[in-house]
Amino acid sequence: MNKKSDRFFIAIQLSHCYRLICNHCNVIVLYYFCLFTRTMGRERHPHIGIFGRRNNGKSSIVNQLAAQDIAIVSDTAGTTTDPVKKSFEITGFGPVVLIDTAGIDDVGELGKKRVDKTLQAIRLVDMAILVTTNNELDTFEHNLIAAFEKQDTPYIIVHNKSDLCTLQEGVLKAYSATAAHAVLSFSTLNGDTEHLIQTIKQTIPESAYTTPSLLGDLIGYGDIVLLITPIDIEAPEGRLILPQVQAIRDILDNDAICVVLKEKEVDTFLKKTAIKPALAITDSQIFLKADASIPKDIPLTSFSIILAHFKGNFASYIDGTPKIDTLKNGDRVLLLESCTHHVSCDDIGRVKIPRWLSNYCGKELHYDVVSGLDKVGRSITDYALVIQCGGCMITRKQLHNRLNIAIDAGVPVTNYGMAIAYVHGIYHRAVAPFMGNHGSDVVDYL
Ligand SMILES: Nc1nc2c(ncn2[C@@H]2O[C@H](COP(=O)(O)OP(=O)(O)OP(=O)(O)O)[C@@H](O)[C@H]2O)c(=O)[nH]1
Ligand SMILES: [Mg+2]
Repeated sequence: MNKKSDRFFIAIQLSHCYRLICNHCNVIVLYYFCLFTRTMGRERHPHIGIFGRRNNGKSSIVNQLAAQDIAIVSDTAGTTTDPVKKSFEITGFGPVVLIDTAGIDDVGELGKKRVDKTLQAIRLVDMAILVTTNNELDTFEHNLIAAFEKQDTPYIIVHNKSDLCTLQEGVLKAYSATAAHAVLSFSTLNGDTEHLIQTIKQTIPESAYTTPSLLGDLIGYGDIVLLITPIDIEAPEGRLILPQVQAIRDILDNDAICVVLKEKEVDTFLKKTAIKPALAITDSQIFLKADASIPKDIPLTSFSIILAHFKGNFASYIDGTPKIDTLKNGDRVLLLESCTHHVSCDDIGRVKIPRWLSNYCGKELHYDVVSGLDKVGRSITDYALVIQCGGCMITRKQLHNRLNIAIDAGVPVTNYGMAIAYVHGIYHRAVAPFMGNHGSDVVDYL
């Protein structure tokens, strides 16, 4: 892609853009010369889960790490009933989301439901802390460890209340034999919190707190990137949606120029300015209009596909998207949405994608939409295709854990933007900017 390092050239472009603002007030031009420290949304902060039996001191450890009383602590077993998310900064580590959970040994009808929720929470975390006391290493601990390992979740074991009962050498060896990354003897009354923080730091995967660039491998210094954002009934009042904001920030972080405009202004912008953007990114819902307006020699993709590449399982999406052609009458399609947004009458997941997909296939298909991180009601093998949204509201780990259930079961997966591009006949163009690493794969499908 076009990489211009000449600041003089940039300055000319800039003055051109400023003229544009005056001439055309619908266009916002943003330029940014310096590198800023990236800020991360809560969804991108590392998620750490605290698990273990009731009354082991899980919530006390949350408070210890937060250096403040943010979780309820009591000597009544079963104080924490649902997984509770706490966002805070661990001194010497940075911002985290800590998920405090109900005890894994809870009993009764309600207790079983709580245990279920606790086990589900493992899918949400980048790292787990297993809290034990009294040298216990039994079925509860083994089941938790098995669940961590199944989800590929790194974990440490904290033997809490060591002020009351010291960790025995034999038990320490047995804990260590479980291949846990570290076993700590700890007490919230007099424990070495700094050592605990250091252990967390060493255990949590780097990918949980580093922020790779959304567009870094696509754009460079001084590139002009066009963002096409419809302001329609689905647009939130008075603001842009998260993927658009993230794209703007990423373009600025890459010292590139960001032009934000609505689809109606694209033709005017290109005609009036004669600027040839290095990349155009559109909302997937207006792919056809963008495809018609943006000259073919300008790479065009969508916000959803950028997120699919950044956060999703892009290789699996590339494999799965063409399976749209194999859908049959009566097949069931699952749409996974990461957020619980207000549903409009022309909702993308509930109305538009089903309409476009059914029209394209000419088949009678059944659709289920599951929002947030809710459990999928049916067996995943009931589905012929899973379509995942960009996932801007969840972490990469959460998205992968969710999607892996389908991938492991051999159910094809795709992404909102890629499915939309496919059924509109512009798939090849839409994924082309990312095909450097997946090159030959896509051609076979088209
Ligand atoms: N002696 C001692 N008491 C502790 C320690 N950590 C926690 N406690 C006490 O243990 C009791 C339970 O602590 P919590 O933090 O509520 O335990 P929990 O695991 O969150 O319990 P549930 O929410 O019921 O599952 C409280 O009375 C705490 O004050 C410790 O290291 N030493
Ligand atoms: Mg608790």
